[in-house]
Amino acid sequence: MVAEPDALLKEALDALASADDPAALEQWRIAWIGTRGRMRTVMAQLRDVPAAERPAVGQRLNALRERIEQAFADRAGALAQEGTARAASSGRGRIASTIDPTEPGIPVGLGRRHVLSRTIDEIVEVFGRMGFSVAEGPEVEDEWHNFTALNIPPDHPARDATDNFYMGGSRLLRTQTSTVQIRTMERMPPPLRIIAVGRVYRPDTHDATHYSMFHQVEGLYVDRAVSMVDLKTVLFQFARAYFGPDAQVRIRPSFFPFTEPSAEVDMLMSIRGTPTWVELGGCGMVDPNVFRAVGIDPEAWTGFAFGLGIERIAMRRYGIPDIRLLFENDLRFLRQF
Ligand code: 2U9
Repeated sequence: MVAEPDALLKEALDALASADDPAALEQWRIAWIGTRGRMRTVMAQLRDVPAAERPAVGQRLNALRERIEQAFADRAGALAQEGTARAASSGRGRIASTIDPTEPGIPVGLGRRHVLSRTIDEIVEVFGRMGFSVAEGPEVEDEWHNFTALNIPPDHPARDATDNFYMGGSRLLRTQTSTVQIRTMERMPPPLRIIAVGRVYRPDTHDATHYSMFHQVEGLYVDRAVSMVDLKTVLFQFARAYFGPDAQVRIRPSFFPFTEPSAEVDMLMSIRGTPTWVELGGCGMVDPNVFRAVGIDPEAWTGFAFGLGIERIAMRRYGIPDIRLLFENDLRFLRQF
């Protein structure tokens, strides 16, 4: 005969009532409703009940099992609540499985923008206020856009295999972002007021001031009767906006194939309290040959262009002594900005 349900229920509930911690509760669960527990044995006995009585006995046993399982769920809930309340008042949880809502959370590690990205954002913002929009172009270029259209002759040393990352055919990684201005002038008629910002590549040996990849910002202003005065004004406004009201700009005669006349750009800034002239790039009036290469009439249009090294700007502004720090991703360095 099958065990007496009422007696079984009483025995199970008495044992459950004395289980007053999670370990005892788990032992009870295994003993009574686990896969090899008492209830499994009792249910298995149903096989031996004569077929005629089986539905009725089955119903009673199912009801018994449901009562016992419900009692377990109630007891587990009550113990968990007790544990949480205890943990809240004592500051530590006695029951491992409960959550202590008073524990301070684990801080979420928030990242931040890289100092170079922030410098680029600020530069774009300053030139944006002067009416320049950002133009974009590919980093893998061809010799036409990187050299020929920029008035760099076929035998010019800037084209040497040792000074470029050639990639087969006439493809190479761009050495200056001027390729973007060439592409923009090929597509759009003047007047134009654009900056090109991005990575450029040169096979330099890495040291404190050289890296085989770095960033440039280049500007191009094409309109009627643009002059060197406009150029110097834009550079001066940039220097003041970026380095502060005491910043000054000086230009010194130089030579680039793509500008005529050409000049180096120095900015006066305060370095650890001492006013210092720092060379940040070059500039000039767009060479008529560059205009001809892109189908713009140099008799009708004039323009100025400039190029600045972004790493150099950031290093000067923040006193960063070595360009390699910008690319090593050492968090002790990056977290300072
Ligand atoms: C077009 C025509 C002319 C851009 C220019 C420089 C001078 C220059 C350097 C700055 C520091 C390169 O990153 S660096 O080493 N750049 O000195 N760049 S004029 O002239 C242009 C650009 C586009 C169509």
